[in-house]
Amino acid sequence: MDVRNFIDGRWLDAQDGKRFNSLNPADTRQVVASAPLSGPADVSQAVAAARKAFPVWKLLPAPRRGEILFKAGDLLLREKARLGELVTREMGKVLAEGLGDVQEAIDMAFYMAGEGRRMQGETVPSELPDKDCKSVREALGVVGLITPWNFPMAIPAWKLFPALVCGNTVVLKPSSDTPACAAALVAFLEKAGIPPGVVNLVHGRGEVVGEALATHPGIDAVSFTGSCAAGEQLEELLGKLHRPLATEMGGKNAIIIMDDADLNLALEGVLWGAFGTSGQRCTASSRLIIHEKVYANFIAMLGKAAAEFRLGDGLKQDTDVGPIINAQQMEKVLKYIEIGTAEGARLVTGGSQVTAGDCGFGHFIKPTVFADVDPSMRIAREEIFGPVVSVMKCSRLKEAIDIVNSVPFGLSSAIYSRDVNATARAEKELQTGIVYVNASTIGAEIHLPFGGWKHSGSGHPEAGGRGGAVDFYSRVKVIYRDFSGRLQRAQIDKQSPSGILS
Ligand code: UN1
Repeated sequence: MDVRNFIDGRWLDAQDGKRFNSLNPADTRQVVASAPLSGPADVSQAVAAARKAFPVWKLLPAPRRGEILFKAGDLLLREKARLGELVTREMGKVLAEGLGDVQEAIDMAFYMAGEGRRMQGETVPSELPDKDCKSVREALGVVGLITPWNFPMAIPAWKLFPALVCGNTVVLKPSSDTPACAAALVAFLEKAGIPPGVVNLVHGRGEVVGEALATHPGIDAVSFTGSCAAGEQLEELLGKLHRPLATEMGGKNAIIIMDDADLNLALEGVLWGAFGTSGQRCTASSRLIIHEKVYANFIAMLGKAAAEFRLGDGLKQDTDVGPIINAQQMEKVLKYIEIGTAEGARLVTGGSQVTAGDCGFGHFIKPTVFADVDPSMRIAREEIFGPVVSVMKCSRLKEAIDIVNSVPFGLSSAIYSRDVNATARAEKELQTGIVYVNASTIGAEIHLPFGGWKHSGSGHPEAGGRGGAVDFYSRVKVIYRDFSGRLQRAQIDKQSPSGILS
């Protein structure tokens, strides 16, 4: 399949005609899409189109902008089966998850369509008579969106839809591993009637297109989801430009399992959180902190269940775990497995690549469990982004919470316990943007803010409305309207009650 850039309402090749391919990670002999290998000139063209479209788009009433998103959501819903398959072919996650990825985009379209009729500001009383005070939200301008491959429909939708309903025009630079998914999403916005120039799409490499986009003088704000290394580089570059930047960069999410937990329920949660999407989620459960009384038993249950998982092409019905996105990521995960072994952690199951049979042409790593991990080890502190879970022991809740909080990341955490006081204590003390009780660390819903604390992100959450994405993609203007016809001085003029009444 050939995909193109989308600039000013037209599907275009890169100006210099270069192209690159995305491959099926379950079988890299299959080319999924060929896409333009764009450069800074394509970025400039897209930014110029977005600048030109901005003044008109921002004046369209927000409920009308929302209607276009509603239409896009409706069209996506009708094509969900086809799009879910595309996600699985290009990104590798199993089909149920591919469909979930599309559903997350649909949910966001409908939610943000409604946001067009909310977008609340505040109206508050003035301290002076004959004066109104209110706050309203306005668009930022042209926003650059840089998105990863692990949720190739959902994350672009998380950024596009709130940015658009707030009245911004956008240039999207999706991951070069998943250009077809991004192009499909943008095509639905086109079908829904988005005016030319409001949404622009430029494919290519992050180091070239991502950087040119983020630093382009015509860009007013940037939203980035991806690796810590790339996010930190953007923070440095954009700090100097005083340009608003939202980053979602990573996690080292932990599940605490207390001695009174329902262990079967916890096991399901761990398997889903650690090995779903092959562990390639920012929210993946990559640490387990287990109470000493159930430690050995739970590790035995986990080791057995993880070893039974079937790896393969996510389109096949009996596949439990799909591939790793590309060779480079696979090398990174294998390197961490080596590091864990060298650090003295005990390998319970997995720990290697799978090359036999159907897996021979893809990037597959067995679900891997390391036990007896010390919280100071690198496999307990650094993001691996693969199907590897590091298990640690604790003797009480306070110790478990301290271990969770001891890493620089703070995206998601979970606790399994039947003790309501213990879970309430954990809710209060876990330093993560998302806390789950008796559920895994993955599976956030789109109408609540999604964002990491500490080094996981910039503190501008995605998703949600006010308090979430809408806050980042709009800025607040405060309006004081004085209709007294005289000079009134705030903080200084104080009328007595009788003065007002007379
Ligand atoms: C991500 O991994 O970057 O909460 C996003 C979840 C999904 C989104 C994950 N809804 O796991």
